[in-house]
Amino acid sequence: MSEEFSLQEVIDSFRLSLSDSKEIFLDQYVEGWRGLVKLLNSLGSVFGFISKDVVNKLSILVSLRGGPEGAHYLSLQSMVQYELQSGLVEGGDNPVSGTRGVSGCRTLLRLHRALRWLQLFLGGVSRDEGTPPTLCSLAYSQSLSQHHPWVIRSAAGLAFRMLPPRDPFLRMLNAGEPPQAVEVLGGAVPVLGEVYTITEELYSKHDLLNLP
Ligand code: 1PZ
Repeated sequence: MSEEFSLQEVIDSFRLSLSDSKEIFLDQYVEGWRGLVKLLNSLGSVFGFISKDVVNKLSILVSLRGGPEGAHYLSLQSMVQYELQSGLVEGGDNPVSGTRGVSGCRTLLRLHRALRWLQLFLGGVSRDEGTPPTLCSLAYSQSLSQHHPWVIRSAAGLAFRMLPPRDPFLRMLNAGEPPQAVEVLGGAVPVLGEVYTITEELYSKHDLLNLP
């Protein structure tokens, strides 16, 4: 994978994360997020606090996956099953992270909520419903913001205003000229939506949507 953000790479990772039986593989899910971190980083240092949080969450998931119980972290489904069975979901003494309160399930839940934001935001951009800063804050108020305290909401609000206008933003996606990038975006949104919906149903079924 190159250092430069590529929308297509992100779509491919999320698409590859989906198995035929609609399991979601963690490695590819993390890979998709790693791609998104590149976009965040290319947006400038005001987005650094967001990117830092994502990187931190990815490294928790990667260490669980690479740890002694890593086989249980093959997919989101197997992770949920394992952490539920072992009483780790609420963040018991995790053998890998060594910290209380840091389960794979709660960590991934934060990324999952952010995926909803991303789906709304990119959908709005692809349909040209407004400028990136406007669409970003609209999507945020419709999703993630309800899970964030005031101090984060205001920092996020400041960062959103630094987003570039539509065409420069589309060029940053590295998916060709704006009209072509819009087409690629249009293809990305349903993939993100499918990953989001499967995760949402999995978490909802096991009553995990409010993990602290
Ligand atoms: C294109 C511009 C990017 C805008 C991103 C919109 C989301 C703003 C979220 C700002 C929050 C970041 C600071 C860290 C917050 C954490 O407290 C929370 C909860 O985690 P906990 O404290 O419970 O461990 N973290 C999150 O909610 C995860 C936020 C991830 C944001 C991902 C943005 C993805 C960007 C994709 C690329 C454009």
